[in-house]
Amino acid sequence: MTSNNPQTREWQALSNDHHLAPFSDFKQLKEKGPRIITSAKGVYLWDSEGNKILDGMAGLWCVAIGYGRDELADAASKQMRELPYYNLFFQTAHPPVLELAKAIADIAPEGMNHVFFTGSGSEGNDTMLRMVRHYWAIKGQPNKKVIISRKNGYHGSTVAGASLGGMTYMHEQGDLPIPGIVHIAQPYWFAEGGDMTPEEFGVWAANQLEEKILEVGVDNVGAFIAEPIQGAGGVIIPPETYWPRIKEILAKYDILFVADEVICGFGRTGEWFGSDFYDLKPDMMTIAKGLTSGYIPMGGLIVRDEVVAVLNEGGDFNHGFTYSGHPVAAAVALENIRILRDEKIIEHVHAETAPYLQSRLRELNDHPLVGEVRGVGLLGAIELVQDKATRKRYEGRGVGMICRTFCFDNGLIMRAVGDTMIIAPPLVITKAEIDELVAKARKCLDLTLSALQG
Ligand code: PXG
Repeated sequence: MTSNNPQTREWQALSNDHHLAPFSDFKQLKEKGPRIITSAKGVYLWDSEGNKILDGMAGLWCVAIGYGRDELADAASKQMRELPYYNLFFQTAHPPVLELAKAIADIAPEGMNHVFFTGSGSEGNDTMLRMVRHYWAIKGQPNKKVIISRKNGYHGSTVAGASLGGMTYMHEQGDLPIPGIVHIAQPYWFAEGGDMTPEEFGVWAANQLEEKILEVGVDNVGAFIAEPIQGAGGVIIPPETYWPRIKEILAKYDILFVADEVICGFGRTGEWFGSDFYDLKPDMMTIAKGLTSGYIPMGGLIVRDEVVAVLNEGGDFNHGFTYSGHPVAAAVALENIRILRDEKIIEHVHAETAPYLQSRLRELNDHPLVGEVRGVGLLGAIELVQDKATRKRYEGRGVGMICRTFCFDNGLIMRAVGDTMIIAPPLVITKAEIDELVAKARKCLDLTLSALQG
């Protein structure tokens, strides 16, 4: 991106000279220069060129209550003045973390009343892995170490998080996954369902869990982890038969079930948690992102009472972070949850904006490039294909990236995962803003199709 604005060029030079950006090709970023985002309000971002952009991704799936809420800034400022930091080690605690744990217990599924706080979703999943193994060791079954996860699931970028995740391009760097983590097929009918109906494929994909449990041996399996709806993998909505069959399998074998709620949690599906949406009754839930609407880093692990009862008998859990339950993050999270609750934002998503977004998005099904539109709540995916009937892709053309660039240049952030366009706007998006999002998406699909034909 070459800019005529000297301020933009100055910031881009700082990026080139000093910054290593996450999930980026460092060399390519130097050549192009990053887009500099300078401010935001509601569902809109502004960049250093003065462009106004509709943020169809809520930052990175996190800005639930939208940008620019002074109440969160005020909560942080007040807490920073009163008690900016203290740790939770050595038999100490502070009011914000305790009040937050209670507020989360109040909204979590029944029987999930305890929270271990971390600084991020990845740390939440690292905590999960250690806690699951500790739990089984206390129960006298230390061999139950293996965690079953899914291909193309995303569980973070730490060594354990990336290992739990099923992203092969992450495993390729740094000798992952670590031992004791195995992956099964994902319930991604559009890409992998072949000739099966979605319902048949859902049962087949769920049965992979049982096959893996039997292959590894139930005495060696500690837990199964899954996102209720895979986010970073491409907003993969499992066929209707998937979760019911998984639940049957989980009921049959003595293993823990962990729902990674980092994306689905805090209202994304129109319920507080994806586990509520699918009635999953997990033993643990990883949280982050929407917990603070991304205003400040915080994650955690919500744990079922029966699991806590066992942990209570196990002595020290030798695990924790300097910033576990950070008071400023806790104060911000509390205010964020208060806003979600008092303003009935999730109820509004459920009753109004989710049905509206889902029906408006499906209008794009008539577009020649679109093979499928799917979504739940305020999550949506648009599959880009060469042939609708056979679900055949434009091989090797980078269609998703072409579309993403058109979106950026036309004032819309819509992400590409391969050739799947995905959206997850802030939960406060209005119907008029949804109209704008869908109109811009259609325009960018047209531009992408012309580019492919040109
Ligand atoms: N679990 C899930 C389901 C996530 O989506 C994490 C864990 C890790 O959280 P932290 O806070 O450690 O990043 C995530 C994070 C993408 C993308 O490309 C998604 C995430 C992170 C980075 C990129 O969509 N999700």
